[in-house]
Amino acid sequence: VAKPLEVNELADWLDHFAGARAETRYSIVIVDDDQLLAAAYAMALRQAGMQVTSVSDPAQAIEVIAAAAPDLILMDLQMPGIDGIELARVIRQTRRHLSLPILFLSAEQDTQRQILARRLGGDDFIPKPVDLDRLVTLVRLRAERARSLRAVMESDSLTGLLNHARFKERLVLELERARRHGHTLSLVIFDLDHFKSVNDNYGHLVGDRVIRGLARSLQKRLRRTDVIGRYGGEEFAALLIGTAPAEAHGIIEHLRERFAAASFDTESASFSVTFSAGIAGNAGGVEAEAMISAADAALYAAKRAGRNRVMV
Ligand code: GH3
Ligand code: MG
Ligand code: MG
Ligand code: MG
Repeated sequence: VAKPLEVNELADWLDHFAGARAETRYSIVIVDDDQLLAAAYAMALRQAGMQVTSVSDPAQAIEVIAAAAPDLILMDLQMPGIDGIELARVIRQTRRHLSLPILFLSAEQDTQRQILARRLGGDDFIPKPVDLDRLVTLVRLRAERARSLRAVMESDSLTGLLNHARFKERLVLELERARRHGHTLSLVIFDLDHFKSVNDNYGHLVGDRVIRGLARSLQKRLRRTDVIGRYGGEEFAALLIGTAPAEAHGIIEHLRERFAAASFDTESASFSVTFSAGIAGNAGGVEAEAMISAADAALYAAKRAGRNRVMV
């Protein structure tokens, strides 16, 4: 009864990832004991629009990398005191750095060592002396690929939205940013109404289509800068940046009406589905957990009040 993923749905997915990619500049960490060379690489990369952090002391590299959360590391293979290969191995021991591209800068001629470096986590070699145009092109290509890979890994496979864990990470980050800049945020938690009966009546695959349908309306109706996640099975969460709860209420209420008015078609039936939503703001500098509880409580109140409604 259910249709397979349609071409336009696939296109939406790709757009979504492209959007995630375009959102921020690539962040690059350069690890090179030669500060003059590092400055030359940094200037070329900055001119190409990238954000660059340089470390000349390899002993500080791990700390700097953890703080910068870069898209890519550019590392000299020959440094005093520590071997670039060894450093790459240590970087790779952190789970979130498993897919972080590491490009080695090297005058190394020894193919055995090049093979070893690749095996231990190097993704590419850039021969010294470095051609700066080639460097910029390669860095951009690798960073771009790494970012799309990460976007796929961190997203929910049914909807392409952020998964629960990544959404929570973003929530913590955005709360901190909002506190620093003094702007407002609204957290919205959505839950489809009587969704069990959708599955019971039309089957699980049709249920999945409804879940994708709500995901797409959220993507379409909310702003590109808003953060949207699949919070659980038939639950979603959205973080509306710079939007106070009263305003968020209007936006989500409009979305609720449109969604409730849409119909889902199977070969034998046509039906509609509604959702309930709860909203909480960040007034008083609340922590993520408290904000989630408040939005959950509002959602629960919306359910108790009869569903198909939005409450703050
Ligand atoms: P209400 O929230 O209005 O109280 O009722 P409900 O029927 O939606 O209640 P509940 O949250 O208990 O049920 C959620 C259902 O969603 C149960 C589960 O089978 C279904 N569900 C969860 N994840 C998925 C999914 O990925 N695909 C499909 N098709 N169904 C799912
Ligand atoms: Mg060196
Ligand atoms: Mg539920
Ligand atoms: Mg439900």
